[in-house]
Amino acid sequence: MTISFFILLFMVGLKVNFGACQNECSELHCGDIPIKFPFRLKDKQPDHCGYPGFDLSCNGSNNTVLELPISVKFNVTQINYKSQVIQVVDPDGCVPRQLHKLNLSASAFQFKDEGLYYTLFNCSPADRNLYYQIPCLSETGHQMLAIYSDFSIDEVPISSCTKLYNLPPVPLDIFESENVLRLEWFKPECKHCERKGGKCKLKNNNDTESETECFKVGKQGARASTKLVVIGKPCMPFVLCFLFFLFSFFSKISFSL
Ligand SMILES: *[C@@H]1O[C@H](CO)[C@@H](O)[C@H](O)[C@H]1NC(C)=O
Ligand SMILES: *[C@@H]1O[C@H](CO)[C@@H](O)[C@H](O)[C@H]1NC(C)=O
Ligand SMILES: *[C@@H]1O[C@H](CO)[C@@H](O)[C@H](O)[C@H]1NC(C)=O
Ligand SMILES: *[C@@H]1O[C@H](CO)[C@@H](O)[C@H](O)[C@H]1NC(C)=O
Ligand SMILES: CC(=O)N[C@H]1CO[C@H](CO)[C@@H](O)[C@@H]1O
Repeated sequence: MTISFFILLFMVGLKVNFGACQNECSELHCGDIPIKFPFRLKDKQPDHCGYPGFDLSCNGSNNTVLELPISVKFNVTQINYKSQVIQVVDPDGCVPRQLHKLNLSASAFQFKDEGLYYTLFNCSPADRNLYYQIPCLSETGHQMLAIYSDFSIDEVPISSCTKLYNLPPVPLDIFESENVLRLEWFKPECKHCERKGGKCKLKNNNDTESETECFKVGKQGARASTKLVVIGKPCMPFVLCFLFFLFSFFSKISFSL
């Protein structure tokens, strides 16, 4: 009688707590990009698994996509959690195409390298290898050039150029390299935690306050004590119920003997 009561209690406890016991914020992968706090996969993990502004999605063919305000999308090629740098490329392989829309001050990120002001010109034809040509924006007969904004167009020895627009301050290597953009973030500050081998998470599951805390993870897999800490709060009723069940089961046996 008593035993079956506790078995029932145990089953109920199991049912109620099973979902909560799986760590819903544990590290995921999209392709070969590890995704953990402050990032989260927005279609697979609840809000509190990530920090506001660090939502990623994992598209059909394992492409990790970062969406920045306002509707600028990049494919993520690398995330370095220890130095807090994320490396992205343009989905169509042309970062300069997105630059005039990009407003990082509304995002959680900034350029890793110092920015300089450039103006975009459409020149026809550009006879010399002047300044920074942007092949991916150029069409036949027209050459797209990014020219350091401190130069006035009169000083630029090219004819038939049309000024298009000023770019926000961007790092030089956008024009020199292969469309790779390196962004860094300062908040939340988890790199010290990462370097110590810990993991970061939001302090409470309440995203009105975005404080983070560092917690230790076991070195070799999940040691029992670590696991209890990780799953601790939501699983506590389950664990207690289980222990109580075991205790009463064995005391029952010893009584009947
Ligand atoms: C995406 O990655 C997962 C795990 O690595 C793999 O099982 C799956 O086949 C991949 N999907 C595609 C479309 O490449
Ligand atoms: C970026 O991801 C999209 C899918 O979200 C994919 O179609 C595209 O080919 C990717 N581009 C690059 C350069 O990886
Ligand atoms: C960028 O976003 C910030 C904050 O949303 C806004 O104040 C600023 O005017 C924007 N800058 C541009 C150039 O749109
Ligand atoms: C989150 O915090 C706010 C203010 O501190 C409080 O009003 C709200 O009830 C909290 N929500 C949860 C789910 O704890
Ligand atoms: C760039 C791209 O294809 N982004 C898509 C990734 O998938 C989400 C939904 O999972 C879409 O909303 C994006 O448009």
